[in-house]
Amino acid sequence: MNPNFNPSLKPVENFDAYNDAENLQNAIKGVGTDSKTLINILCRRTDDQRIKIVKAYSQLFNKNLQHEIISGITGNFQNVLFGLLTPKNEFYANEIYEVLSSKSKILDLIVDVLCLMTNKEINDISNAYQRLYDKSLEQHMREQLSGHFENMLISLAEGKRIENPMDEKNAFQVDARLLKEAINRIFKDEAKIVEVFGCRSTEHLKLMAKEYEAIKGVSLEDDIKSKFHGCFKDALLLRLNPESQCKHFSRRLHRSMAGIGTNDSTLIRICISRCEIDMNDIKAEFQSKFSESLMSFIKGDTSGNYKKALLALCGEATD
Ligand SMILES: [Ca+2]
Repeated sequence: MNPNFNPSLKPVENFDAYNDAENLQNAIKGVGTDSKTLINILCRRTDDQRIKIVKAYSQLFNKNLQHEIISGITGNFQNVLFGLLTPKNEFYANEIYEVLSSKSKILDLIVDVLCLMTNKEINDISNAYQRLYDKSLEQHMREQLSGHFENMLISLAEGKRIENPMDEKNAFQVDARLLKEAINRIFKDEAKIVEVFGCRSTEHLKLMAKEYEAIKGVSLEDDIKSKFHGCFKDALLLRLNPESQCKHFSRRLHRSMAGIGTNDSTLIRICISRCEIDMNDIKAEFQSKFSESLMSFIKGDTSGNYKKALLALCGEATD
């Protein structure tokens, strides 16, 4: 856990996996399901604790907890609990597979995963991908995606990013000059841009950005904001400033709910994936940017047990 960030979900004290497993069994065994108990246990335990509950349940009842719970509920409430009971690497592998298999191929999720995770984390997701879909993540991306930006995502998926600063002392100066050329041409040299942003370490990119500003007189961040758009822009900014993630996710959450309808899969994914990392910081960013709380947005766009489950993940106290 990064001490600089404030999660909405923390390990519960006096945790007893067997006790939780028994209470879950009582909640699902009768006629109907005691949803309140499902929420109070599954949405208020960390991933590590849920894994222990699944194990305890299997020892006590010789059954698969995910299967037992999912069969008694429906809709988005089911999607939330299914996500919570799926090991993290498989959760991301499933979500990425859906994007790559869809017609629209909206790449937001893939940008979030590949730009913010370490090579090791990406590698673990790739292994899960291979196991679940009998195909490597990289291979599936190559089959389904084309273009310079997409190539940048593929090189991140290959774990080619250098995580230590580069050996050559002046490499960032060379990159800054090349990038200045590449970005400011009438037809941007996207191949060069994605090579730099797909393979260099964060430290290198930061040194390069300073140099860029010194020689261009405009910050690299401002140039990216004015010259790129959509997922490409998001990806470049996240690689340049991974610490801006809270702002980034607050915008994603806002977009998932603002206006008519709700992008439930984005909403669920961000709540599940950020609650143990930085959800309280995201909530603060959301409030300051949109002058309304994330919780009130969630209340407006969701209902019933689905709503209660998301609010619990985002830190609302037990009712
Ligand atoms: Ca809405």
